[in-house]
Amino acid sequence: MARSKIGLVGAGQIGGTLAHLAGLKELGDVVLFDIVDGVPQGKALDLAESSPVDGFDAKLKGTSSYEDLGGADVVIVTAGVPRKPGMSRDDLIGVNLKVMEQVGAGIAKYAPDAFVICITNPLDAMVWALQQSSGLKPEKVVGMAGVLDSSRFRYFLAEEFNVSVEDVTAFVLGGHGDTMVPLPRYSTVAGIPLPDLVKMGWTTKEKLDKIIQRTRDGGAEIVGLLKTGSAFYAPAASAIAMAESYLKDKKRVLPCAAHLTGQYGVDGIYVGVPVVIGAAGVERIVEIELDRAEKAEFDKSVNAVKGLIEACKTIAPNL
Ligand code: TXD
Repeated sequence: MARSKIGLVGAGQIGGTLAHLAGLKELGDVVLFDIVDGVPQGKALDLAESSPVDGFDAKLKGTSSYEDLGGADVVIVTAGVPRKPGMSRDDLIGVNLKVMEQVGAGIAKYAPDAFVICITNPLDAMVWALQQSSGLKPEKVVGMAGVLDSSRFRYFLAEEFNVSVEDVTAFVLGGHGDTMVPLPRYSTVAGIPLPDLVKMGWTTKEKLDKIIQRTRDGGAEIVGLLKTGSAFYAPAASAIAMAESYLKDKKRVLPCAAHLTGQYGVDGIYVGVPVVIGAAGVERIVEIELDRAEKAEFDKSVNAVKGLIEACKTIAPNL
């Protein structure tokens, strides 16, 4: 069977890390695309030269031509500009919307059968714009945010409880970052829900609230430390988990920004919800019942996403 082909649009911090992880995991051959000539070619060659040491077989190619994405099975989009300290994700909307229009056209022309994962911020609006501009089926276009937000939540919880990160699961809904909705009653340590762990004296409600706030601010915490860019290791690992589930038809249940058609009372926009990712793309949207407080938080998050999409429509009425 021929190797899969993974197209990476944007060869910056996340793009380079995606290429490295895709190589190490032997997910397929990799094409790194960027508009800055030399960077994708340099990173691809550097990574290819690491393959004999790490023992992986993958062709890595850097390019500034969309044509090279031809026949890609997966395309992961990080093209655009990241945040600088003091900027919100929403400040990026004008610049990155134009980038999504170009990238969407490139994907439509050269990789119309790909499973497309958008990472560019502001995520929930950019994934919508990418689906609109590419015209691909909504179940083949998803946004990466929830896997990262829940991974941050899981890491902080594992630290608090002094247990393995592997045994902590977390459930988050809603938009990326500030308005994400963590659901403690569906987040567990080896199946024990967080409210029970509070009752068992493992932690307190106050500490849990602090962890939730730290998770919401997780992106800003890294931006504040790095000063010249935003997080890239954990975002890349998160998107690779989604790509792997698609390529291997693993049918993992992962929180992703998915196109909703009435689920959770939302129609026609992208919002973070748990989905099943398999060979057909987003194969199922997992809809759980929310209590009143959870629903209120979720609705707030949805309204924030709607506001961003309205802003996109004003800037680019053709979308
Ligand atoms: O959870 C999440 N979704 C995120 C999102 C977590 C962290 C960062 N997130 C966002 O990902 C971030 O706010 C940015 O919008 C993207 C990419 O972050 P990265 O850290 O990789 O940014 P870089 O290093 O600046 O890389 C962006 C690359 C850079 O090399 C540009 O030259 C290129 O994008 N770029 C383009 N490539 C192709 N086509 C066009 N038009 C283009 N414009 C810029």
